[in-house]
Amino acid sequence: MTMSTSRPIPLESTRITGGFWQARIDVNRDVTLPLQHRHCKDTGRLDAFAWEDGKPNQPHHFWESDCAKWIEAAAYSLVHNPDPELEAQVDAYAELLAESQCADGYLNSFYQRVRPNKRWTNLRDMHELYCAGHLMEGAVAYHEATGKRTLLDVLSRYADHIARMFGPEEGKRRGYPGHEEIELALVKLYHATGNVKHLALAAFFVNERGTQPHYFDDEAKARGDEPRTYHHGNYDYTQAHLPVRRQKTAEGHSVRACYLYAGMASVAAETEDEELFAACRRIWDNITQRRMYIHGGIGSSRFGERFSFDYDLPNEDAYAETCAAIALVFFAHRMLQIEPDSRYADVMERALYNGVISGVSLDGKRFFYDNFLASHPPYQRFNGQKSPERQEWFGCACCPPNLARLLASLNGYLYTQTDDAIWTHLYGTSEVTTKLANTPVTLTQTTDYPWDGDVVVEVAPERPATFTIALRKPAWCHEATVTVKGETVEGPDESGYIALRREWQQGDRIVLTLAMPVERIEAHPSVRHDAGRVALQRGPILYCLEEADNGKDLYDVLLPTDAELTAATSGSPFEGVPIITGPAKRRDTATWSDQLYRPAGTPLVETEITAIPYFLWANRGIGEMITWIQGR
Ligand code: FUB
Ligand code: ZN
Repeated sequence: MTMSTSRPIPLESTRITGGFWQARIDVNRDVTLPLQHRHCKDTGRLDAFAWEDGKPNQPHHFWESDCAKWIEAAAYSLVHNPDPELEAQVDAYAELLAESQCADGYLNSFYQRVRPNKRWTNLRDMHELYCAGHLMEGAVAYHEATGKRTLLDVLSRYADHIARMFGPEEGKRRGYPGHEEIELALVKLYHATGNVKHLALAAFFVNERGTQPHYFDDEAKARGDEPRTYHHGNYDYTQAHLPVRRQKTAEGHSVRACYLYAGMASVAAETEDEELFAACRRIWDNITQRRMYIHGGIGSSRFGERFSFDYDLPNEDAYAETCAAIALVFFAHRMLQIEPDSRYADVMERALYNGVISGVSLDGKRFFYDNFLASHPPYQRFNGQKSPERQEWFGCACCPPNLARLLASLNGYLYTQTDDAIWTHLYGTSEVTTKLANTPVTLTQTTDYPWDGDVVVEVAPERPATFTIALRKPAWCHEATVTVKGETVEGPDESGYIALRREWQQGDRIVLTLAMPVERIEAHPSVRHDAGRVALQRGPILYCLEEADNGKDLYDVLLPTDAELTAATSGSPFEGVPIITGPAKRRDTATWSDQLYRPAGTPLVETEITAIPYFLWANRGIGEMITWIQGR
C-alpha cells in the first residue's frame, strides 16, 4: 500500500539526450567522476577500511559517505554509459566493504579501525547511521544499474544488524541519528530488498526522533558527558527538539533537516500516514515561503550551517550549502510523488538551475560549498566563510559527490507517472519510454530550455491509447500556450499542470510555448537584506552582475524601473547563453577622493549593465558579484 499519487520512472527508461543538462552530465561523467575517485583515493577515503594505526590518512568519522555518494553517482552514470573501468573501481571498493564487514553485519571504518569498542555510543555527533544510509543508497543504485548483489547484500546485512540494535522492542535502543539520511535510504533499501523490516526501521527512526525521555540526553549521560554542555546548545540543531509530527518550522542544520523531511515524506507515502505528510507540508511551506533564497539555497546561517529565522536571508553572508539545496530537491521530489503539485516542481527547478548547479564550475573540476548571493572577495576571507572561488576538494567534502550523484541521476527527476497519466515536471531534451494505459509509449522532448521557452513533445504510443500528459506550467511563466497537432488547446489546470487527456496516436506532437521575458523580482518586505532591490530572472534562471562585466562597487548600481532590459546571446562570454543588458545608473566615483562621508547628492552617471546567469558566476576569476540590485 502506498499513498503516492505518482511514481518516478526508472533511470533506464528515461534519458537526457541533449541540451543544457546533457552538457553538464557529460562533464560530470567525463571529468568530475574520475576526479572524485582520485580525491577519494589520494586522501585515503577509499582505503579507510584497510587503514592501520600509525599510518597516514587516519579515517574520519564520515569518510564513507563521500565514497558512497561517488558509488551512487557512478552507478547512475553506468545506466546509460557502460564503463568497465568505472565499474571495476566500484567493484574493488565493494569487495573491500564485503571483506571488512564484521560477522554481525556492522560496517564502519572509523569505529572498526580508529575507535574500536565504542560503536553506537554517540549517535548525536558521530554519523554512524548517516554513513550507513549513504552506503545503502550507493548499494541500491549499484544493484539497479548492474544487477550485481555484493554491495546490496552487504548493506542489507548491515541494515539487519541496525534493526537488531534499534527499535521500539524490549531490549533494543531507542536511538536515532544525529545526522539524518538513513531514513530515506532505508525506504530505498526496502524497495530493493522487499524486506519490511527495513521500512519499519525507517519509520521507527522518524517517529522516535525528539521524544522524551530524550535519547541524546541518556546517551550523553551513559558516556559520562553532561547533556547540557552540548556544543550546539539545544536539539533543534538536529531536528530532535520535538517529535517530528509536532514540528512546524524548518530548524537546525539544513542538510540534516531536508534529508529528514525527505525521509518523512518517503515513510508517509509508504505507510499511508496523513499526519506525517501534514507535517511535511507545514515544514515545506515554512521553508519555501519564509526561509529559502531566490536561488533555492537554504540554511542561511554559517553558524551551524543552519536555518535561522523567518526572512533572515543575508546575501554576502549566505551559507546556502550546496548539499542543502540538493537535499531540498530530494524533499521536493518526494512531495511530488505524493501530491503532483507544481509548487514542489517549481522549487525543484529553482534549486537545480541556480543554487545547486552554481556548486560546480563549468569545467566540472571545482566546487562551491556555500553559495553566496553576493561576493566581495576580501569580505568572505574575513568572516570565516569558505572561499569566494570554487575549490578542488574539501576536508569535509560532502558537496562535490552530492552534486555528482544528483547530476548523474537527473533523468529521474523529469517525470512521474501513474498507470494512465504522466507528469512532466522538468523540461529538457530527452526521451522516456514507459507504459501508460497498458501501452508502451515514448515521449520525446526537444527544446533549448532554459534559454528558450518552446518545448516540443512527440508522443509515440505503440497503438492508440487514452492517457493524460500533464505539462507543468512554471510559476515564473505568465503566458503559456499549448498546441496539439497544430491546434491550440486549453487543458484544465490541475495543481499547476496543463492536463491533456485524449486518445494519443503515433506522431502526435505537442508544442508548449512558455513566454520568457526578463523579469524584475522583489523579495517580501520583511527580507531586510533585499529591501529596495530587485533580482533579474528569465525563465527559471536567476541572473547576477559580476565585476568582470560591470566593474567594481556593484552595490552602487541603480536599475531604473523603466530601464528596458534585453536578453540576447550576442556578446555573451558564455557560448549560447543569453546575457541580460540594459541601461542603469551609478554614482560618479570620479568626484570622490579621500572623503569617507560627505553630504548626499553625488551626480549619477549613465552606465550599461550586463547580467549573466547566477550559476555561471566565478568561472572567470575572483571578483565582486551581486544578485540583488538597487532599483524599485
Ligand atoms: O556532517 C556531514 C556533512 O558535512 C553535512 O551534511 C554538511 O553540512 C557538512 O557539515
Ligand atoms: Zn555539503
